Amino acid sequence: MSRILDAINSPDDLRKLTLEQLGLLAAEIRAMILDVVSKNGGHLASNLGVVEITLALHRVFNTPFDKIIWDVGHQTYAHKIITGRRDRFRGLRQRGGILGFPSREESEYDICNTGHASTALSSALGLAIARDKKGESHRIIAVVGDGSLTGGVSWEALNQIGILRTKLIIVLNDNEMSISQSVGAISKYLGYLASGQHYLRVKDRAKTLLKAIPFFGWPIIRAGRAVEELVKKVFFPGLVFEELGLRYVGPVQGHSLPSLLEVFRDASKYQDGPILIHCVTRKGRGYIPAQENPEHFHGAVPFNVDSGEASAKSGPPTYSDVFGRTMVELGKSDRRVLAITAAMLEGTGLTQFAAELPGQFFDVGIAEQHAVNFAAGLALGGFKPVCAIYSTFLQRAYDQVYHDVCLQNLPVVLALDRAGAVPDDGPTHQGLNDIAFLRHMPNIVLMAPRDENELRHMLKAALSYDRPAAVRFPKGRGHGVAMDADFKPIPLGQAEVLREGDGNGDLILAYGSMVHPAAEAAAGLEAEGLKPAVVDARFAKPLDEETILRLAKPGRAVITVEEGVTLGGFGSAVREMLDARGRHDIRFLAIGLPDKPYPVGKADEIRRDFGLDVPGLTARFRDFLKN
Ligand SMILES: Cc1ncc(C[n+]2csc(CCOP(=O)(O)OP(=O)(O)O)c2C)c(N)n1
Repeated sequence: MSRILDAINSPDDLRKLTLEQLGLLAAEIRAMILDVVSKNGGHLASNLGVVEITLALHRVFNTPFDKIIWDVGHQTYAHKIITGRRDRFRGLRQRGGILGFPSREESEYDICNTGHASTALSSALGLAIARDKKGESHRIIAVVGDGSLTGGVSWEALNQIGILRTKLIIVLNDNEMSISQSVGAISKYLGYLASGQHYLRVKDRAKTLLKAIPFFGWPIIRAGRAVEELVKKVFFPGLVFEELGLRYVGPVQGHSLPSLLEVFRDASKYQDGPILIHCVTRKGRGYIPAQENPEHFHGAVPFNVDSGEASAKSGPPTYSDVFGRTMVELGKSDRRVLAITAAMLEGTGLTQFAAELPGQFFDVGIAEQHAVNFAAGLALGGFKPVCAIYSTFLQRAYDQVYHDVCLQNLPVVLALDRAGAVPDDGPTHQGLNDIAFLRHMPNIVLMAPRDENELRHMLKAALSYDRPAAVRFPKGRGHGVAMDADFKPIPLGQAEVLREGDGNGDLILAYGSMVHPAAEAAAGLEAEGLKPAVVDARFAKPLDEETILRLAKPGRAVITVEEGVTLGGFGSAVREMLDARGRHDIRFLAIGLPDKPYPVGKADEIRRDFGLDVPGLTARFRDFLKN
């Protein structure tokens, strides 16, 4: 059967459709998104919730002349499908395929490359001011979710938007969800607006006020609907957005195409500064399992469409699971241990902790800077906070780690999930920089476990050092190693020698996720007569200088291996230490990742590309050790 979608090659084609056809198209797009995401994985619930908003925006506005900026960008599947990428959509998040986030390299309809939250309002304002300065006339629309609106950067932008008062359209996509339920006072306020309660309350207050005006009060009230309109216009100064200098419109039913088309048309003609349209939508709309469990279907792994069950095979526990379970143990045995997440409850593995120890758990919303600063305050107050943040998102909180935690030498533990190569999400989600940007911080301890069992011990150890500590670990399943029931102490800064080698002074020093592959590669070279010592460094800071200096002999080779950028990373630390100790005669090779944006792919593909898999390491070790 022919689909309307097959004739949609650009938004121009949307503009020819009847309203009824537009509704059918929405259903076809939902079916396509469901089909592809069930096979490739991806951000299902957010995308199903934003189909009508996407169609209505592209229908009303003259894209790409008018510019739509999507916050985070994880909800751009419908946008991609109708902007010339329908046929490539099957390759969503696949190697050589299209990205799950906006990409300027992919399309002129994608205005910014994004993946981190809360940036759309700032980018949109910058583009709007640039437009004004150049005397151009296009419209700029920022689409931001209620979760992303909790991010501080959004409010920094609103602060300036309300003063500069240039023409800018903000579409607030309010589904009451971040990945989990949206949290905090801002979300509560949006819920209050969406429910219409504010309107009733203001109406009552207005009646009282009008009654107090002699002669005019009563007749106006008797005028019924007219007065409601008047009240609506005159007595809404209490709305936060209006007071910030934006025109507020809403709440609008975000799945009603007629309502959206009408309100967007009005907005397109609005000349008097910034306007915010509050659309209320349902995450997962149109697919019952996602509607019922939007958190689970936020970032879905491949699943069976009929049952909603994940198709993934079972295997060893993920690092996030081990982290979460260990946190429950640590939290129960010491009530000063607190867990903090920045809107990543499920992703960081803290669901069980939140359920079993609710008094020790905080979800601060998409607010990594605040999370770290808040943790610093808790530590000042005598608690032992553990901030669970993905490596890439900790980049937001660089200054808080430095200024609020490290300079004051506070015992805050940073649990950095998704450190290293991250599958499927593309360049914005790679966890490559944390070693480099944390290494130079005063007082901090940097650790990385070689497997899930060592992660357990490291978490306990990190809490015992009584100073700032970061533990980095990769996305995905562990190695299936045996898990110790008890906690083993890890003396601060002590590496573990896995193999002494033949004592000739060649040394392979691997960090975290690279320890097992490096050890395997080294073992494979024994038959060729190459027997370097192999060490699990465990710490990038402080380094186990004694062990390194003992094993690395003058004139011989030292090879470091890490799953992070080598510039300023673990290898740099070792190199600097050797230099500082006068070991200039060492032959040195740092293996790691380059400082460039990576194409989308599986983590294994990325590792293979950069020679971090066993064959790649074997070849590079052989080369370096032989020459
Ligand atoms: C700085 C940052 N922190 C965390 C995330 C992970 N993340 C991706 S989408 C999302 C929720 C966004 O919620 P909302 O803006 O309401 O969009 P929705 O998915 O509900 O449509 C989060 C927390 C991120 N992308 N960036």
